[in-house]
Amino acid sequence: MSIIERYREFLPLPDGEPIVTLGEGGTPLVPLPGLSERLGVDVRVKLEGSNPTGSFKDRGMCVAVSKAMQEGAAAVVCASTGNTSASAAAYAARAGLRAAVLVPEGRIARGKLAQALVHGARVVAIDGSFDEALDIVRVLVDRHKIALVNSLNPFRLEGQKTGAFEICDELGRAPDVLCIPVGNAGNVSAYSMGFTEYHQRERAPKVPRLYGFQAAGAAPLVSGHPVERPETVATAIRIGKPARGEQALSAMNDSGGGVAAVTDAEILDAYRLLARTEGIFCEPASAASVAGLIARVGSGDISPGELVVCVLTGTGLKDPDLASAGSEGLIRLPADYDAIEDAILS
Ligand code: AN7
Repeated sequence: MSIIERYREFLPLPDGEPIVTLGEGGTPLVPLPGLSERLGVDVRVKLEGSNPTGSFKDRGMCVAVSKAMQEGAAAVVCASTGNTSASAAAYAARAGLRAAVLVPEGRIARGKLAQALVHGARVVAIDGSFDEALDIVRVLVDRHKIALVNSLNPFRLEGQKTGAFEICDELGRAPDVLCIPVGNAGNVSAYSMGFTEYHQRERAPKVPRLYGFQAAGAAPLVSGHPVERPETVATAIRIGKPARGEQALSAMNDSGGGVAAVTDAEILDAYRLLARTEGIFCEPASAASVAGLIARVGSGDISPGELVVCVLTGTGLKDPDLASAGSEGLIRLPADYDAIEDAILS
């Protein structure tokens, strides 16, 4: 069921107003038996790559673009490391609005760029970082009647909080721990809102400990200061100045969790482990949540038997270049039975 069908009463979308939806939400919560056994905790992953454009952004974009329609915006704009641009482009197309997206040239995964282009957005690649792109679009929306659909837009968080609702509804309780990748820190802020609202509404479930993970080369919330030249294989979270950093940091700390960094090597190890041993193909930024979980269990922050949900924020198909670069090469053969049998059985 989509977030609109299931949770509309908890969203700022009054009856009678237009809704722009692609059926987002209702994503699978999948147990990881192999990793659970190895770590001694009960691990589930929330497959946000199953959303219509392949990432969690769709939950927030549904609400943000519906609001932009209601407010009579002619266009939407965002700065993006990729997924926001893909989602904004799709929802704008659906709404009949123009979309413009600013991305850092050469630093966005190929699938995401293809999505923005195919949905007909005006795509501008700048010789600069995501953080510079965001500074520019903030000025643009001050000067023009264009809606900003980055997670600075509070309606994005309203939509994304439904991820937390789904987890609690499915488990019948809140998990003990939530592990989540952090870039601009919008999503962890949204989950915090969602768990808190759910707790207030249903009383019983508590708010989980929220652990956010940044890539070591792009970890401003861990170091306590902006990172001028963020660098990581997980391009989605290559962000040096998180727009919702302070809010998210208090939410994580207040929950009894916190923020930590994971190296690119740890991210890629988790990415491969998920693909090869659990059958789950997520993008590298998403694997940061599982890399972080492994490290937190190692450090004793997560105890045996606890119920942990890792949010896998986007599908692996977003980044085909990285996926094929890290895999074993193709075996090329003529259409000859014996040679093929040998290659398969050897
Ligand atoms: C797969 O698309 O910032 O902490 O411009 O694509 O809410 O920023 C993407 C972020 C995690 C981090 N996982 O979420 C963008 C963008 C994936 C992402 C994040 C992103 P936030």
